[in-house]
Amino acid sequence: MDSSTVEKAYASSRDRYAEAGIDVEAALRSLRTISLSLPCWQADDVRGFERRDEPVKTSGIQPTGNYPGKPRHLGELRQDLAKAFSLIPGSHRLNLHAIYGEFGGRPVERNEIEPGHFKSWIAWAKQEKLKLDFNATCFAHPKADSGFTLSSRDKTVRKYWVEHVRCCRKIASFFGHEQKNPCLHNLWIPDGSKDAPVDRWTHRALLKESLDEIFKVEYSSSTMKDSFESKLFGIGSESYVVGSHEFYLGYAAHKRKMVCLDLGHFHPTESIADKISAVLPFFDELVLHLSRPVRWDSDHVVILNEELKSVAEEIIRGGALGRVHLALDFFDASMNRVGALVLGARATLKAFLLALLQPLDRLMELEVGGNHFGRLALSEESKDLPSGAVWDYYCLTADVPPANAWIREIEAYEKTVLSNREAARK
Ligand code: RNT
Ligand code: ZN
Repeated sequence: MDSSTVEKAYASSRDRYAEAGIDVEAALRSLRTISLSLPCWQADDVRGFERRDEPVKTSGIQPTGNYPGKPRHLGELRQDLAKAFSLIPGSHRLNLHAIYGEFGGRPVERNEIEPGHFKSWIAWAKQEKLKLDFNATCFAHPKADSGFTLSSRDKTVRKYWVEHVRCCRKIASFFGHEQKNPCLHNLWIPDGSKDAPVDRWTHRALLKESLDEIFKVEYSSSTMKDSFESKLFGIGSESYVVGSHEFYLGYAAHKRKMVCLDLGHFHPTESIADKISAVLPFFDELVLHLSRPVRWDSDHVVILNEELKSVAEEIIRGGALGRVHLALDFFDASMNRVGALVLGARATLKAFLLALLQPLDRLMELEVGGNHFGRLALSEESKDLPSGAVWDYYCLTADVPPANAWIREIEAYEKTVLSNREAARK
């Protein structure tokens, strides 16, 4: 599609929206402020760059698939990420895990990682005009094989993970300082058990103790901010998860930290969108892990589905864009990984665009006036407004391919870059 076609379609859709009382340009201004944190781990199936000889259990993280073209080293990972970012409109963030440091091919213990191992990420992020977020990696490690980390009954195991998380918060604060923008540090641990435990109490008490130990070190919120990610169940923790939603909600409220709600970490009938207005009256900010659970916490690539649209609506309707940190969380090894990243990010931005293009004032009037039919009818009718033309125009102004032109770019990248990696591997 050439640019004049996009512009023409945009002009007529803008008029159509204006008739419905919607200011498209104001919507685009808001959309431009949205920054998504993209999961570096989608690019390589949560593998990272640690060198470890012994095989380890994945502890709750289970990528499936074996699509060719996976990056073989840091340089290729960055090449893939840069490609992905070049096809996503707007300015965004990269979410790193602790296993993605530059370890020089040598084994480095997780309780010994330092800002120095991540210096080159800072330089790269600056060059790419990205901000960084960070995560402790408390899984895929022999000391997580028992199924417990920060809440282990074994004191040496607990100590190891306390030290690891301390290292990670220090690295996050270093990132924040360097990028002059707070780095989010999110903590998810796999702790739990497959079968029902007799004692649910001790591990939770131990987790609290470990966290208290970790948070003896304080950082300014201008450099880093902490969040805790709960879960209902996982592989190997079907019957009991130590860091449940209630546990972290309580802990975060008590410590003035954030919770992270992952779309795949609740009962499938629960709406995460509904939780936003329930949590935010008590917290300044909130982190969301935008994921797509298919029947369970399967971490499928995010698409523009009803749940994603509802999440975006809730945030926009509550005027909460500035208080909700949007991180994508998925890993699918069964398809072109770079394409998957772009697809998830574009779907998320589209969900926000749709939410911004709703006739919110009119819908509110109808609701307050008790006109339930009018509210439902207008909300149905607004689904037909020509948002696609607005999206294409937005991409054009952000200098990324509109409509489906980006798919061809991914295909070309696969042919010229990813498939050569396979040839070189053989
Ligand atoms: C696991 C959590 C966690 C991870 C990433 C890799 O269930 O969702 O956020 O997906 O940290
Ligand atoms: Zn998550």
